[in-house]
Amino acid sequence: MKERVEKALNDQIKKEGQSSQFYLAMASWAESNGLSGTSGFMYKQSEEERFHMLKLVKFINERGGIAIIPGFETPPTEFESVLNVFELLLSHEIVITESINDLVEVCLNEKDYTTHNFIQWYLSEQLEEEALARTILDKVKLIGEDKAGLYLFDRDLENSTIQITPANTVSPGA
Ligand code: OFO
Repeated sequence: MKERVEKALNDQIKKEGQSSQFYLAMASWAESNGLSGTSGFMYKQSEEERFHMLKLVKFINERGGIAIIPGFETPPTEFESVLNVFELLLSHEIVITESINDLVEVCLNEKDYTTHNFIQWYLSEQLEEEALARTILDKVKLIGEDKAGLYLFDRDLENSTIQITPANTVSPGA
C-alpha cells in the first residue's frame, strides 16, 4: 500500500473514532437529561462510527499496511440543547464528508483503485448520514421552545419513526 494512502486511511481511522466518542458524549448527555430517544439514537450513531473505524483498521491490515490505533481527546460533557446536539451532528458529518472526499482524491492521485473502490461505501454512508441529520435538525427547529413538541420528538426518535427521505422531510407517523 502506498505511504500516502496508508497515512490518509490512518487519519480517517482517527476521525471515525473521534466521531464515535463525540456521539457517545452526546448520548450520555441526553441520557442524563431524560431524553431517552435522543440518547438511544446517539448511542447507535456512536456504535456505527466505531464500526466505520474498525472497517478501516481491518482494510489497512489486510492490504499489508499498519493500522494505527489512536488515542482520543475527551469530548464535551455538556451541550446547550437538543438543537445544539443535532446542529453539531450535522456540521460534524459535513466535515467528515469533506475528509472522505479528500481520501478519494488521494486514491486517484496515487492510482490506488482498490482503496478507491473500498472508499465508495463511506461516500454513500456519508450521504445517508448527512440526509438523516438534516431531516432531524429540520424537525427540531420546527419544535422551537415547545416542551410538548420536544417530548413527542424524543419519543418518535425512540420508536424510530423518524426516517430519512430523499426529499429531506420527515416520514409520516413522526
Ligand atoms: Fe463514519 O460515518 Fe459519518 O461520520
